[in-house]
Amino acid sequence: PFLFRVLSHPAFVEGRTWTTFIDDTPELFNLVTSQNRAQKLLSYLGDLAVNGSSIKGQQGEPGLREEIPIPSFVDPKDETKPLDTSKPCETGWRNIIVEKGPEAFAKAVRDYPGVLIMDTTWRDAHQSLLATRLRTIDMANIARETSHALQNAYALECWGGATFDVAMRFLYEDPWERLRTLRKLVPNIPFQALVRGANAVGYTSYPDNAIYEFSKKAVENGLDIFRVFDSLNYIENMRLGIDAAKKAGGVIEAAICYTGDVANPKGHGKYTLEYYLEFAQQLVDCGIHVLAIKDMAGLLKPEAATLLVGALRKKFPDMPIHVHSHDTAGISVSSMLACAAAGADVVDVAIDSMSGMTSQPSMGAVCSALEQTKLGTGISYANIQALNLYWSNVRHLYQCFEANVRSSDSGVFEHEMPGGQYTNLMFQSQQLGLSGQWKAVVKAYIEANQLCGDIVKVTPSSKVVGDFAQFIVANKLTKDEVIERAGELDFPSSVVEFFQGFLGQPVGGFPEPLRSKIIRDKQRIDGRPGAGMEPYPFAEVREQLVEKFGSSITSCDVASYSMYPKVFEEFKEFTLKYGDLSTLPTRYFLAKPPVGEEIAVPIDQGKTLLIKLVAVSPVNAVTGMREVLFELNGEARLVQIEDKS
Ligand code: 3PY
Ligand code: ZN
Repeated sequence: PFLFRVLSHPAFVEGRTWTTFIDDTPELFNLVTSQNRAQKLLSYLGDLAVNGSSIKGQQGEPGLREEIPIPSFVDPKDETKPLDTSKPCETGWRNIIVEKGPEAFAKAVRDYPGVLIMDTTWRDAHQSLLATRLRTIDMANIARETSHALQNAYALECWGGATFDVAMRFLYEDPWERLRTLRKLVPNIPFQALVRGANAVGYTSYPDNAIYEFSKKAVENGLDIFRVFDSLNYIENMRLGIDAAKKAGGVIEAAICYTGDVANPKGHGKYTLEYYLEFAQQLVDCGIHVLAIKDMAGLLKPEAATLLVGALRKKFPDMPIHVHSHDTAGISVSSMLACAAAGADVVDVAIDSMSGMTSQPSMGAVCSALEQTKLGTGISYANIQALNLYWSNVRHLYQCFEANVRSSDSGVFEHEMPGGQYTNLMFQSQQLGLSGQWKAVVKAYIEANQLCGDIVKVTPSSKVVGDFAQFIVANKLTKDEVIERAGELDFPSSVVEFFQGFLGQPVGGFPEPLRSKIIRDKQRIDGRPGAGMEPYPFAEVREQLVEKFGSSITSCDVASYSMYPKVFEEFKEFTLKYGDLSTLPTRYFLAKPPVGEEIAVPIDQGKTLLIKLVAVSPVNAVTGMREVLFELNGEARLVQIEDKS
């Protein structure tokens, strides 16, 4: 067909085939690119039709297409009638950051008479409920509407945490592209990312220059606010993360990770009100713009919230306070109201149909309740309802990633598992054949935490405790046996590395002699882990990547590779084979399209591919291949697919 198009092109027909023919007729080569793209897309859809999805659901089933009926999906435009969708809204809190900088933004937030919300739907809500699998397309499809509906929001949390690696690992998307895409559609509301301090968006420590480069790139690609935390509340790691955000020019929101119960200090020796006030002082001394309380497990009850926020408010009258929680026990709506009453400036919520349980409290509930006080959020109930209809449809699309959790669990006050880990650990335990032993895993998690010295548990320290717990259950050990046999047991590598000091120093130090018995003659780090690391060789790595993947490699790619080398390479190899799938609607990304149904896939500007699956041939006994027949923009196309069954 390409030759035919060349031969029938008017320039060719008219004999204008001089040497600039190629330069003068770029449309032919765009055509080659889009035909390549179409061919790759057909290979992906053909593979899906023959072999099912390779993306694992939360329950671990390999082929989703048989189990998952394609959910009906209502066009969001029908669902969001009250909202203007023609263009993004231009009014919002981001204008202050852009025009006057982070300090002016922080002051304006502090001066606001009501309480502001941050919407976590695009990050923590799906990380906690849907195994982080939300695709960019499903955020982009509601982004303009959101820019209007939530124009008075403090921020949208849309980046960081686990979304960075999951985007590449399971969704075959570039996380940087997500940031750019959403930024274009939402120019007015600040974007926030969760960053794990010296661990950035990874699970371990990295060289300092990798953290600086990552933060710089994040701002260049559209990020405004860094919520920096450290999984052990280790101040040296925090200083590094804070400084990287500062040098990048972002708003620095430094988080205290909350654990224990300040209203019941007897039960939780180390994590007292005094401890948090002292840690907050150290953070404030670093020159931060906003102070956050990050209650990653949902342990903050209303009385404790009143005590903690009240004391911080008194100690730091000019510092905006932002509170984050999870609703695992079902208490977080009431806790957020208590925080607001005690002087918090911002609280985190998720759109109703993506809220509750291990996610954040419901936006509709919190905003409606605050509306009846002097602390209104400036977000209209009608707008929340409009967005909510869209999200209830979207959640339906991702049902294969839902954890098998149906109710609240106040047991969290004892086991203290972070919202994002709770469902994940349940899933991992099932994969390890420990599914009937969830209760045992929970008990072991509590013991593992004690063995680690009662640490703050949040990514990546929560992974250490989770791995330790599974090890205890799988080897049928008691806590005392672990202590007795620590010198000979073959502990998971994350546990050994934690005790070596690769995540930093826990509050109150490591328990001895357990530490020495576990790490034996391995390296021992007693300060900030990144401090002793060689700088990351960005220029050299870039050259290697260009050699392997071609000149399209960008500095963002190198930043991704610096934290996730293997994941990045697999992602690149996948896209070389199947192309960019980011505009393929989710129901066809996850599940085989029904025969005869037309799929519209927008590709380059203004161009759309119309694809129909026509038939799949029986398997060829000699070659093991099947032929999959499609219709592509009305023309028949055949792809050969290996049957992997
Ligand atoms: C993350 O680090 O991904 C978290 O969500 C921690 O709460
Ligand atoms: Zn969270």
